[in-house]
Amino acid sequence: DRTVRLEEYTPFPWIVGDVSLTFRLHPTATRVLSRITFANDPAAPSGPFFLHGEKLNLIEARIDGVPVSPDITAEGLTCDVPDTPFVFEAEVEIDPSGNTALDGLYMSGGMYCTQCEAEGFRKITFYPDRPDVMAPFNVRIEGPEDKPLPVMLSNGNPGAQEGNSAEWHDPWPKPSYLFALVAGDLVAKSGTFTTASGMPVALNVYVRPGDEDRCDYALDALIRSMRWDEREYGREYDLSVFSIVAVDDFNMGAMENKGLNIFNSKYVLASPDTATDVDFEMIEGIVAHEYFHNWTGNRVTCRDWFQLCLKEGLTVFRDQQFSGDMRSEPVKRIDDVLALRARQFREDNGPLAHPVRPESYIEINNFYTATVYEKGAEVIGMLRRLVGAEAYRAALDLYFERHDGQACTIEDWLAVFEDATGRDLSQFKLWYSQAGTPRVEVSEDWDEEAGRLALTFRQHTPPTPGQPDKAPLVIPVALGLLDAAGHEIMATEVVELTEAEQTVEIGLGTGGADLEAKASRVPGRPVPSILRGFSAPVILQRQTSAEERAFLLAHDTDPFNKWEAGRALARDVLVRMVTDGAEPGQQYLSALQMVAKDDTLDPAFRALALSLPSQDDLAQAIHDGGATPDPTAIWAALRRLAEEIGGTLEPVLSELYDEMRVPGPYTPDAQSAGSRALRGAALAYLSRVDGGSRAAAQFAEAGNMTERLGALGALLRIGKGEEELAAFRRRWEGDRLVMDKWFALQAASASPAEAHDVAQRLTGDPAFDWTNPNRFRSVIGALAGNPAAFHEPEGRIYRLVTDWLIRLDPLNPQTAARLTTSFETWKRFDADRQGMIRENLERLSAVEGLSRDTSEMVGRILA
Ligand code: B3K
Ligand code: ZN
Repeated sequence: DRTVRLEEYTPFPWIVGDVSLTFRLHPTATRVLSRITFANDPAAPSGPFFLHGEKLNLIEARIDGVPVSPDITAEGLTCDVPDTPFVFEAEVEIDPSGNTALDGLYMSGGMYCTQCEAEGFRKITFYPDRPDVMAPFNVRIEGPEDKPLPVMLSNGNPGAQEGNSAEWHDPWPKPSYLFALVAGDLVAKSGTFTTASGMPVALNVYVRPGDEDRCDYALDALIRSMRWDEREYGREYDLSVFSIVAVDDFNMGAMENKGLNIFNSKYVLASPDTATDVDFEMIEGIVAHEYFHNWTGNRVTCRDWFQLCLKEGLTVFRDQQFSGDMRSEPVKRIDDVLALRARQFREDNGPLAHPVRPESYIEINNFYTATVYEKGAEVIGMLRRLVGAEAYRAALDLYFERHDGQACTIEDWLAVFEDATGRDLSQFKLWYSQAGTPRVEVSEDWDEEAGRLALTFRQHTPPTPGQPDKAPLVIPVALGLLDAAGHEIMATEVVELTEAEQTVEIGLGTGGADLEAKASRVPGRPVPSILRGFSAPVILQRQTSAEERAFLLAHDTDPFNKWEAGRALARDVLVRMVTDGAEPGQQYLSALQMVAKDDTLDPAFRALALSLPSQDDLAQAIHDGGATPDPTAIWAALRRLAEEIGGTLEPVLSELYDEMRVPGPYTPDAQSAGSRALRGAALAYLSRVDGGSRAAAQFAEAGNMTERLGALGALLRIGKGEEELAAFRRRWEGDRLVMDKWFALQAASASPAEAHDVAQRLTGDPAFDWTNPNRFRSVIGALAGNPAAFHEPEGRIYRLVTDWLIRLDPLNPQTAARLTTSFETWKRFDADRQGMIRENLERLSAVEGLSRDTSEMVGRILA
């Protein structure tokens, strides 16, 4: 049993003094020489001397200069050591070019690079590879003799750089998961930054020659992030250099290695011609996220991997705040909630549900989840809402002051808030240990005579794997009140739910109620706006009429709830279309038209208001309503509604399409991106009724990737665009990131009837380099993420996805395991589909030698 448990944590019995590493680089036989000082930790219980190490060929080991013969297993090394401080030295040989798992030291396009979080360092050398062991590192890199490498980087500040070698010194004690090394034929786009206390920092974005003209935006985002962290959190950078390196083969988005962030090239490289508005926004957010880890993650790190949300939830929250400041805060909030519902609510409602701080795992890489990251960020947001912005900042100051240089726990984090605010957070702490999305049911009682509105809240969290019973949570509910004419009569107030059932009374100038509206009397019942700004990650259950939703869509002063009202209207309409064959209905269409036309509203907001719930949202909604969702019927209803919107709103949409054209050269700023988003939404609907004429013209004239790809997508969704696809390919064949879009767009827009052919064609394409994670995700991930295609009635895509997972798993377990989550909602569907999925999952789970990563995931999904 390889299960690791939180309750079994024990500290490492030694203190690591410092670490010196020498790398003699060679594509298939790199030598790593280590020299590590160890001294007994008097505060830790004693235990055997065990160093992690996997797939290492030990050449020699020495203790205090004397050769030793340690016991070596597949997981590491044990050996007898003196009671007094000692020096451990080892020389190992590793094979970077054979490392297809992209974990440890590996090669990507001829360049050496590393990925160590969570447990990759043990594939580089023998070491206590755990986050609570922190030490300063000295690194020397020697290039291959026959082929000197122009750039050789590691963490920290540069030391001697001569001939074919480079030395780096990182003075900040760090855990091994933050180690990084990069060497290759790279070029830098450089800049400088001067910290608030006057320290100059050299900034570099390293890319392959030829990509230098696509780095400006990432560099600019980095500078803005550094400034923002100084201003908002008082956090300054702490080394003389900060580098970002773009790598083509990467399992996730990016990695916050100390002073040397390594990125998936998808999240660095951008030019107007090759990247969309969404790409620019992602780059900004991810650059910020990784930079912010320098304090929340690196200077203060995690004691063990159960505490992952300590750095991830907090850093996501910080990058969300940053993006909200750089762009539109309400639009960013809506985007974040959309992502939370799409990924985290989905996870929380299925077999993979786990707490923000999990209590056990088999493979830690399987726990870099939406729950740890995005729900983890929501928990921080609630905490800030409960204590207020000022107390939040004071608590963060205390956190950095108290814990700089330490490996911490959620208990440490909460203690800082308790000490800074005097608040008892014991009930709040349940957010970290209780899985599942709470349902909050609200009922209203309006007493006309007394002028009082009583809102009764009932919270309950459904059972999740291993957690049958749930306790009530602390839920901050932001509330406002509108009068019947649509004026706000009570500005946002936050009430704290702590009980399973709780009533809040709002008085209209009557006194003595829990909350008071500012109007003394209103003719008729006031309308509450509940859970403003999505003040807690819960599912609000409220019986409301379509009239009231339309009223809130028209009048709510809270942009999130305004959008939410429209979204709920659309969802109700679509659910009725799917389950009762109802028609779209005029009410929704006129409400939508009103929002689309309202030019007092931000175009980016209007674009979001025009977007429809996803296929997956609808499947979940239908399932929650006690019915079995039919993916093909959902797909058809969405298409039908889009046609209806295109037809009914044609005059308004066509006006918007012309009006939202952004003149002049492309800039990625939020305002122009918002106009393009609204114009793109209009185009998608209009294409349903104009035969694609506008989209074809836009494709032909487009001066940037956002408009080109938007037009192509609109054409594909109406079954056209064949010539455009071919033209796109001819133009971008040599560009890997753009070709990923070419693949992904086709996979993501395939209809149920086309799915099989599209899948065959894309997977048979000579450009389908499936060993590259980006390309694999662009095809297999995009097919599995398109419910209409994934659930095509004959089950052929289930089979195809499974076949590819079986093929990928032995090469790259992390990416394979990640994609098994495509199946996590399988229990929602009909018996036929469930049967077909089960067959495939069982086939996958029976594969001999299946990775620990994938077998843990399949096991949990099937359980
Ligand atoms: N900390 C890394 C994620 C590492 C994933 C390991 N499987 C990126 C991030 O969250 O910033
Ligand atoms: Zn992170």
